[in-house]
Amino acid sequence: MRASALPVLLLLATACGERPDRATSKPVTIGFSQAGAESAWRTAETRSILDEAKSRGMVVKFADAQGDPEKQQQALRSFLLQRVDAILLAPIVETGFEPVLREVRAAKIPVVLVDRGVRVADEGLYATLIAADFVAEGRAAAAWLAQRLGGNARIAELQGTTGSSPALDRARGFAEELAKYPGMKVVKSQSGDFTRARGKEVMEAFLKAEDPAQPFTAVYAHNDDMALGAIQAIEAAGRKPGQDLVVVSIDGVRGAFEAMVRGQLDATVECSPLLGPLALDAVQQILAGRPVARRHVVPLRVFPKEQAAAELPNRRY
Ligand code: GZL
Repeated sequence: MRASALPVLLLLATACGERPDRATSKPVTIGFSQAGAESAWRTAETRSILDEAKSRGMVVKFADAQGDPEKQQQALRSFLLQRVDAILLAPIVETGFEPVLREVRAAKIPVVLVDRGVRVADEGLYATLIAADFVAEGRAAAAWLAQRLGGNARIAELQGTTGSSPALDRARGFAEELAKYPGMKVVKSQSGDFTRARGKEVMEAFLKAEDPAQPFTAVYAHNDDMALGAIQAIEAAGRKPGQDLVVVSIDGVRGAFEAMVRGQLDATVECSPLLGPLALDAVQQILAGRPVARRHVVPLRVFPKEQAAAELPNRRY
């Protein structure tokens, strides 16, 4: 088949063949390098992957990097020395992983990226990326806000972890969509590191420095945890979230739906963390020597607060 005949979207990773030294009776052993436990989303992702691995009789060596990229790189080297069969990596930031991923590839251990990407010159350093389209999520948040506020807003933006693919791309998607609306401006933007505590602190500082003649009319938070922290700060400043300021965020965690039912949060863009089945399907495909798609895009859904009460019983994270 001519290369050009290959459907572009199905550019298949050259799966690592069955490693001859892996006895079939031994359970599959996976090294899972998790970014941290910074948000409800993150802990839901960890739970999904660990529960699914257990249900499939897989052994997981779990390493929580607690937000430290150096620790993640050390974890990958440790998995290498332990000769795991495959690695799941949720990279804290996009850069700095090339050297260790080269060492892992040299050892013929396949790597599946979950929920965040890495910036590498050689895309062959990982088998597949299972993550949302963060640019699309940013666009969706901006489009919803523009429609809700009639194309006019003074926006405070709470960004995710600096250098992480969701923070970079959610900022980019939001800005690109906002460019269609001259009346919408991001007047303050700062990282809240995806945590509720930092989201509250940053919003407190924004409100303290706010020009009373030109108050914020909206908050865009790159995740629900920071939005919930910002909502606490807004209330502490005597303002009404969901009324004086429209608040939109991303993730779709249960706490966001509860805040929408209370009228404090206006909308959330769902980004599911329930990646266990997808990630472990990919691992099993690769270990069986079968090809996997280079990219699996986790779909988004926008939930405005009007839908929150009906949707809340359906939430699984
Ligand atoms: C998105 C994920 C982000 C979530 C945050 O895939 O990387 O990290 O949006 C989490 O809640 O901390």
